[in-house]
Amino acid sequence: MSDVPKTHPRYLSLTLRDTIVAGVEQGITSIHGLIAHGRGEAFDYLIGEATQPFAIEAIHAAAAMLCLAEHPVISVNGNVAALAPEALIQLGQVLNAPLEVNIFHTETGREQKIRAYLLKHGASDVLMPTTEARLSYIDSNRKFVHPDGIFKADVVFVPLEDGDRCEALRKMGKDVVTVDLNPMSRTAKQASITIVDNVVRALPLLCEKIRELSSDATAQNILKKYSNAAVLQKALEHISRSGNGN
Ligand code: PTJ
Repeated sequence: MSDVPKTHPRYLSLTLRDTIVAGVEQGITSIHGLIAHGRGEAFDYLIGEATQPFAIEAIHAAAAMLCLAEHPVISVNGNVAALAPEALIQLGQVLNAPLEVNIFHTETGREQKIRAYLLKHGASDVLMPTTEARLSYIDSNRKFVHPDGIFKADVVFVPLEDGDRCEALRKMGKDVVTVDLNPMSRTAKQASITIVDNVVRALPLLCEKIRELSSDATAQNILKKYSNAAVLQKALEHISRSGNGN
């Protein structure tokens, strides 16, 4: 870990850098994950490094959609595994949903290392990609899924995604909930619900909201009123004002 003093105004952001670097060193995060993280950091800076109202609105809707799902699944890549293993496990527990490793950049042994890392942090089981079940409309390594996990899911939670799989999942009739700091990304636009926030801040709030949801009727009501396009527009408007001192 670097020696960033706790008094540094951007301490948390700099600590997250250490976490993602440690992820690469442990063989969990792809080296490309550092670039993705940097892209996220830039957008986080623009949104004010805080959870904004448009993210809260999406978190409410995401909680509703995940609670109403018959077979929700949490997809885990190398970045989110390194940044928020405990929160991912907690989300799996509150939803009673499996975690499934699914990575874009193929590297020998990385999927196994992510699984072992999640188990070490307390996950009871972690599904792995297989060659038995494949997603349609996609050619990358992300097509390999578990037959009882992403393949069967009606709602997939896919934080920090690259756009291709989100599109494929949607084409297959599945709903996608994502967390992406870039409201202009293909994933952000194609997902059913996009939480424009840092995954590290959004995940605990999502778990809290799921615990608070009182009934299916409340969840259905929240979803009925939700527009992802409107939320993305609010995020863009916020960013365009950010020159005024976020
Ligand atoms: O482990 P792998 O091989 O599956 O690779 C994972 C990455 C993230 C490297 C891969 O999916 C990738 O290349 O993603 P992209 O296309 O760079 O997209 C990542 C998106 O996540 C970008 O829009 C970033 O702005 C956003 N992002 C980065 N860090 C965070 C984030 N969003 C929320 N929280 C973050 N901490």
